[in-house]
Amino acid sequence: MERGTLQHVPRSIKSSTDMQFKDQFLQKLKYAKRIVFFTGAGISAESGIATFRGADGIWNKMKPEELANFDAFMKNPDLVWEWYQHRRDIIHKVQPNTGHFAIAEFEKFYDVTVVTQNIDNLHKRAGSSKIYELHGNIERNYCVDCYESYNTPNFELTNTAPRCEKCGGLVRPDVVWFGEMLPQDELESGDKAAAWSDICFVVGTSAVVYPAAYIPMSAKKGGSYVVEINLERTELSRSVDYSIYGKSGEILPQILEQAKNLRTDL
Ligand code: BV8
Ligand code: ZN
Repeated sequence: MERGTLQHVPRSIKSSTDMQFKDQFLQKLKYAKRIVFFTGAGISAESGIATFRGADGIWNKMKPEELANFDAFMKNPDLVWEWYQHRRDIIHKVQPNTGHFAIAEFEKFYDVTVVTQNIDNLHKRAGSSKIYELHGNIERNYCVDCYESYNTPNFELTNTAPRCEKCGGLVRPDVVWFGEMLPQDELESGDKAAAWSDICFVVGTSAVVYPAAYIPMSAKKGGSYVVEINLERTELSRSVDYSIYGKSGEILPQILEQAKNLRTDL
């Protein structure tokens, strides 16, 4: 077992309070004030949205460079637009899962900040109120020339790349592509929240995409107790305080149950 991190592989989860967590974590949970949830594609997997890497990851079928970048879009706008339209169609058919809803409910007991790499809008739909979207949001679009916004639901989505009504420029998804800067205010606010947090949950991310993957390191540097929730070990596992292996949609509601009991004793 890796020194410094206690791993917890829960038995098959039956009831809502079936899992035992280590005391040090429960103590942190009892007295924490500020909690950050740093999330990646894994938290949306149980909603039916494919992740990027790992077994059924969408990047396996294509390279990010092929579609998730500006040059690819300018070279073949309809192909890239169609790929995002396909992902939007999927997102519109699914619901947030128990993991998203548990994070929203944590707000009843803590000062919660969600810092997400996801563009699927599911944290918002689940009711979280303080969200920093590091890689944008697939429901928003803008003109590459005049930056006019074209956001759903009022903007009629088409299968080919739409043109700006104001200037005729190409309309693109408001997501951060490879080689593009992240929205600085979101990144700085997310980084600050992590550095000031008492607990930073790192949920469903392979932690390989930068600069987003610096967020848990800022939390660690700021003295936060970093808890990783994932199906498997990641790049981050060696530097977190606690790894809990399993599905976030099952683990997060159980941690919430524990928090409710601990906080009512306060
Ligand atoms: C930039 C939006 C430079 C589009 C995405 C160091 C510093 C800075 C940059 C770099 C750097 N090193 C390399 C770079 C370049 C690059 C990068 O990081 N490359 C990586 C691949 C090596 N970074 C960039 O290009 C960034 N831009 O830095 O620009 C710059 C600087 C100045 C001026 C100009 C430019 C931009 C990166 C953003 C790219 N956009 N997406 C879209 O979605 O189409 S990235 C994409 O990856 C998604 O946003 C996704 O969220 C993100 C991270 O992936 P994960 O969320 O972690 O998902 P993944 O599938 O990998 O993992 C899922 C995990 O969940 C797994 O661990 C799995 O086990 C787990 N899981 C699955 N099911 C469950 C589960 N866990 C729990 N429960 C379950 N049920
Ligand atoms: Zn325009």
